[in-house]
Amino acid sequence: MKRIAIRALAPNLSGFFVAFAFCLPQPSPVVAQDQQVQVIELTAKKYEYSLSPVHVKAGTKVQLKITAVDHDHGFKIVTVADGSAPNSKPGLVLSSPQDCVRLKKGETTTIEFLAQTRGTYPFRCCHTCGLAHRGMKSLLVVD
Ligand SMILES: [Cu+2]
Repeated sequence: MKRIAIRALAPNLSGFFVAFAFCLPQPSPVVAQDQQVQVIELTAKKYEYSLSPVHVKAGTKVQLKITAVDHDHGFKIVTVADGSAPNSKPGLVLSSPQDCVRLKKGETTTIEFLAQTRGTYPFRCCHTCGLAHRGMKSLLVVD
């Protein structure tokens, strides 16, 4: 008789603990850490990025590993999707936000962000690298 009583109680108890865990305050970055990380490797050289566009999945954390092969370059991305309403929230959340990420020649630089909102995000070189520097652009598409 006793065993049956315990068995009947066990599911209720686990339900209680699950409910309790959901009630605990969760700092928002934890959500991102639990998600899968998409690693994408590309190169930067005069005057192009090797991928154009770069496709990533919405809701994932992304690591862009960019190797500058021939010269110092830069990486600057628009964090609000193309065509968004004015004052829209950024659809890309960079782990360490900075205006222009320097890509040093011969080195691989990792840029990490959360791809929150579907859309197209232009990025470009932000370190003067030569005559056609201004045309060194690509797109990130969050599908
Ligand atoms: Cu450049």
